[in-house]
Amino acid sequence: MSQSKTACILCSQNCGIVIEQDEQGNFGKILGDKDHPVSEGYICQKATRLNFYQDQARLTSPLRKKSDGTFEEISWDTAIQEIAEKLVAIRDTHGGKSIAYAGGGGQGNHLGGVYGAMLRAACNTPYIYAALAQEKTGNFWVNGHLFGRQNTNYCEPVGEAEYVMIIGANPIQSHGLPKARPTINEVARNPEKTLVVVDPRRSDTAKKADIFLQVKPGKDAYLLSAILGYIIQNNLENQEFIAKRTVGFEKIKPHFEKIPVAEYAAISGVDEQLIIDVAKGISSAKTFALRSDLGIEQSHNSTLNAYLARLLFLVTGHFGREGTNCLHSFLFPLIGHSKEPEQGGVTTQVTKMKGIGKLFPPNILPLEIDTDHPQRLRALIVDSANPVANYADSAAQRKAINNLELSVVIDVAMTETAKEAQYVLPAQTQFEKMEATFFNLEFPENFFHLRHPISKPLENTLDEPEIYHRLVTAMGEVPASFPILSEVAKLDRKIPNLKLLPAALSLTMMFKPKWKKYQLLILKETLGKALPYAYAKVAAFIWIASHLFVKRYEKQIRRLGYSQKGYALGEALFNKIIHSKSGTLVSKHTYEESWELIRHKDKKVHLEIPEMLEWLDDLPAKAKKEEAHHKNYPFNLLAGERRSYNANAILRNPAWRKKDVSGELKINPEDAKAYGIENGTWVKCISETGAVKMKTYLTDEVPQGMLSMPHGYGFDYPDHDEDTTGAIVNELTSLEDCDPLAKTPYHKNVRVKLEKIAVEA
Ligand SMILES: Nc1nc2c(c(=O)[nH]1)N[C@H]1C(S)=C(S)[C@@H](COP(=O)(O)OP(=O)(O)OC[C@H]3O[C@@H](n4cnc5c(=O)[nH]c(N)nc54)[C@H](O)[C@@H]3O)O[C@H]1N2
Ligand SMILES: Nc1nc2c(c(=O)[nH]1)N[C@H]1C(S)=C(S)[C@@H](COP(=O)(O)OP(=O)(O)OC[C@H]3O[C@@H](n4cnc5c(=O)[nH]c(N)nc54)[C@H](O)[C@@H]3O)O[C@H]1N2
Ligand code: SF4
Ligand SMILES: [Mo]
Repeated sequence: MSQSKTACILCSQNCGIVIEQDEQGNFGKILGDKDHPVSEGYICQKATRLNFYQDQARLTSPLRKKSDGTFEEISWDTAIQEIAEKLVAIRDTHGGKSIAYAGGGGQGNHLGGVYGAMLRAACNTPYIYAALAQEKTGNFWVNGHLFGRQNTNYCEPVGEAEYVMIIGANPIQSHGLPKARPTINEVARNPEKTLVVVDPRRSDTAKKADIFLQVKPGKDAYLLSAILGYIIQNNLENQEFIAKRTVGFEKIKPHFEKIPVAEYAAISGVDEQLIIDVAKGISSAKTFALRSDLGIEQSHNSTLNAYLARLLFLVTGHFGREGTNCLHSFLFPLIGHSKEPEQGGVTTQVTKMKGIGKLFPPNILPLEIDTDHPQRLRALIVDSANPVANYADSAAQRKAINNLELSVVIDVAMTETAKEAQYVLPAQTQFEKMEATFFNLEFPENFFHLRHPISKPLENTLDEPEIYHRLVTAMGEVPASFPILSEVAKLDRKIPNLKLLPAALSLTMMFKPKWKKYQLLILKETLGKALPYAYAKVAAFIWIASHLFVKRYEKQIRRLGYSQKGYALGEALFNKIIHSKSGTLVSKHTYEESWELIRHKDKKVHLEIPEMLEWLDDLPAKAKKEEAHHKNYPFNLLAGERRSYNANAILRNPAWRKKDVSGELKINPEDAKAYGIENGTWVKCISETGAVKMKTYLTDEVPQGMLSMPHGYGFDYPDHDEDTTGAIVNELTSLEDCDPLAKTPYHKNVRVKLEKIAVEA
């Protein structure tokens, strides 16, 4: 038995783990890695069964679809050559904007996405469709206005604050913060601390709350503006903080002065007195931290919710101090910043949607493909994503993929999306190659974990960076190797202080400006080959990232104990990252320094966002419209609950689940009675888009009128049928039911009706 260090790949926490392996490499016991700088030995039940990821039914060869719809195995050379030729033909005939890319990384693997950007450069396309654009883009857009750039992000130090609000998130199941369970339990038990949970459902986190605000589904904007209205109408805002740290308060104030608190409390379904208690609680607390997630993002008024939630800590002065939300550093940015279209920002060709954080939303993807518009999307490369299962409206996604001139899926398994594609390319699993995520969202100390491979790659599979390198080479954009630069890189590793590599690189780019956009790929093939581990090629870009990081955060890196300065510090940081199998800290800020992370020149928070204030003023009119909606669909379905045994679409084998094998539909016992439904009754759940079959589970955890089903179920798997795989959640969701600004879907507010399925005697 040997022990290997890596990380769990099932959620954004990426807890450090230690896996026992026998001589053949089979996974044995999986434990938390005490040396991981953030998770410190913590894991949840999902990680202990990661052998079901490593040992799943895999793709074993590149595949090409035949005219009869079945796949045939082809060689890598054929696959790369044919895909490259088709991409070039489509690009040169219709322009790069007729090509799009979807995914680029899941919960554990973001290194492939770095090189996916090189393929996009070769295709000359700005379009990345990604899951983040069906949850977080409203947040990014609001952050852009408040803090100056869409790629500013704040940490959520739930364990450090005296007063905590968790809204639209269920960390006991979904995590989303380090060591979520002990952290929440501590806040709940500590008599000095107050835990407020806002959820329509008595979730596992809500059960622990000191104050549970059981909001009506989709009515958070009323609740949040009622709290803010009360604060501002009673002068409970923090005037000193507002004067010192923000601009624009006078512009937003009148909009909140006129909020009818009692009326909005009634619409939200929450008792007015509780709203007043919470308003006073937040204002008078020494420290307050907020944690929010899908419950307010994939829900009515999504982008407005993001704005109001942030105002809650901003007008009360709980920001940029210990125990409050604070901006943090990024070794490598998870997203970018998109300009507004009026300032020259890119939009899509058919629906004219703008990018946010350089991402485009899954909800418009089929609309950009499935049309006779001359500038429609004609080619799609999907990597580490399963749009048919995970993007809104499975049927529309399926149909759109079939209408493409070229569709390629890069995955470890034959997914619902891969089945529809023309080419399917087999990737190595995340334990077979070097990997990392850019979910490094901590403050004051931030970290990075470059994971080393622990399993031998399955024969005939490749890592994504290699796939992209081969494609870009076959498209004629760069040569397959760079002999002179490679020699320089080798020498540079021996005597880094001479800075030979930076000099050689800039000289090369001077003579070959066309290669500039492929710099990271070139580094992989040169510096990458000179690194101490053969598999570390893919990590070569971290060398540049480390040096850039030093330019911005020299003081904060040296605070960790490094003695080097300048260039030598960049080298030291890079070496530390490469060799730290449990991950390592990369920066340590003081709280005051978090204010330097604001990207507005005046280093202040800009509170006024005219589009949001207009939306806020419009809420009363919207409330009436929402009431009238869908009389025929009496239930609000939470379409995609995080539970003990789901993990997006990463784990396909149902045998992974220790319980809730079929992904039951939760229903309130009173509603069940009215329908003659018992525990385990099979029902058909029907929306305007589609219908699925599920088994029911009676629980008063959901209020009357609300149903809840998990996502991450319903995948085809050898030797399993519907009874044990459950239903695909997005058969029920729709493209149109989404936020007007960010196009984030209302997955938590899907209108449905139920029918009992007659069982034959
Ligand atoms: N209705 C509804 N839909 C939802 C949600 C919901 O709550 N409700 N939640 C949404 C959210 S928040 C998210 S983040 C998305 C996620 O949706 P997606 O972006 O589709 O991501 P994942 O399900 O994480 O992963 C997808 C694929 O990565 C593959 N994979 C795993 N490891 C590797 C690897 O090393 N290389 C490659 N190439 N592939 C690999 C897996 O086999 C899987 O097919 O789904 C969302 N969809
Ligand atoms: N077990 C497990 N954990 C996961 C994942 C997984 O697949 N499985 N996926 C990971 C990913 S990609 C993500 S993005 C996170 C998401 O993590 P969360 O957002 O925490 O998870 P959800 O269960 O989708 O929704 C959170 C809560 O929102 C509530 N909610 C529903 N409607 C509303 C509403 O209208 N208002 C409010 N205030 N609340 C509402 C639900 O009842 C639920 O308790 O989880 C991550 N962690
Ligand atoms: S699922 Fe998330 S919280 Fe659980 S062990 Fe994995 S990374 Fe950690
Ligand atoms: Mo997510």
